[in-house]
Amino acid sequence: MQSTKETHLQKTNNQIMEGAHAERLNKLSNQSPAKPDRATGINLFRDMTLGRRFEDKCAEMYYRGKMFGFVHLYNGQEAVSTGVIGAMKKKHDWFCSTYRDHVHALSAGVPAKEVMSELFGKETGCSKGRGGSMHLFSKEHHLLGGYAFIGEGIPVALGAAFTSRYKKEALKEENSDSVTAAFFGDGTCNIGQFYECLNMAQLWKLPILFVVENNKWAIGMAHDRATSDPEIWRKAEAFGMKGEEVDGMDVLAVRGAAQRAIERARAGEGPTLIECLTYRFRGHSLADPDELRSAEEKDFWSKRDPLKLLEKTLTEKNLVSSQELRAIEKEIDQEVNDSVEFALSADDPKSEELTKYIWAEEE
Ligand SMILES: Cc1ncc(C[n+]2csc(CCOP(=O)(O)OP(=O)(O)O)c2C)c(N)n1
Ligand SMILES: [Mg+2]
Repeated sequence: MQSTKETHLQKTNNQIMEGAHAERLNKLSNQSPAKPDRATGINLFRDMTLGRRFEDKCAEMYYRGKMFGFVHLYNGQEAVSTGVIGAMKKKHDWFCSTYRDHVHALSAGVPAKEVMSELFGKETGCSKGRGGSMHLFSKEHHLLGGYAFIGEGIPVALGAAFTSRYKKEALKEENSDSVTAAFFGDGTCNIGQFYECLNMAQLWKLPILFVVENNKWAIGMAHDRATSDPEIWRKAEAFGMKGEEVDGMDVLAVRGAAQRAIERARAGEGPTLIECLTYRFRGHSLADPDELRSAEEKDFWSKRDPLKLLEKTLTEKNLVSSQELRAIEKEIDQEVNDSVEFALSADDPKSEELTKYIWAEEE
């Protein structure tokens, strides 16, 4: 006899996704968002706008044949990068990304022209043109890398967090209070490295933020179809760790959660797992025709565009006018256009130097 109860296996992606993520977002409570002053509000808007406009330009360059390989854009998820990295200390705290890494690099302060050059494979790129889109790196800006394999950055971030605690407690370097943020996706929470690192981080009370960018999809696999408990932040509990879920389209909510986690980490109280509910506005990569996700779903999320939400908050509070924000957008467009000019006219790496920079002493 056939059971009337549908199993996960029988459901299609769209059946499972109808509503689930949206319902969670509507039920979020106790968010305690950050309260922006004018300067902070403008900085947050500027950073998110840079992320958005930079990525739009990447799409244009890719389709014009200037950029090669896989390119994964971040449109829609800007509030996560800006909310977390903007709450951290630049060139002091540490960051680990994924293949969706351009905007994390920009938020960490890597100049747009260095990121764009890297995407063009030029010598002036932040990884000297040897890395490309998925392997951005900057020693100066404490970006420990983008990684093409999912979950690969999490143990690297754990190592950085261990280093700061070791320097402080074993080597007695009192000023060693840096915090590390590891960014990764919902799909990545189903692999082993995630759990191993949560365990070690909590065991050793490491100063680390595990930032899950739950954008509902792992390429074409719907999140709720692939994981035992779709509420990722709850997985922290199994390790005795603090977990928080947050509206990942609201930069002030993300910033509030990040500030709380950073404070705990710097005080030696250990790690936090922050699950940001968010959405990517484009396909998985620029090679993805994005035909799997329903129009209704895309429409629901585009109405929650993090840039529009922040603009509404800032203007309603009379912290900044719409004209001022339009002027910021113009400046950013100029910066992005300049980055393209810079990248286009930069030199390619010399073929005889293909293996240069493999070893640290060649930096
Ligand atoms: C170890 C490993 N297995 C499989 C892949 C293939 N892969 C590339 S992206 C991806 C989905 C990851 O989804 P998620 O973690 O949600 O990140 P998102 O792309 O949504 O940002 C997979 C499985 C990979 N890159 N690395
Ligand atoms: Mg995902």
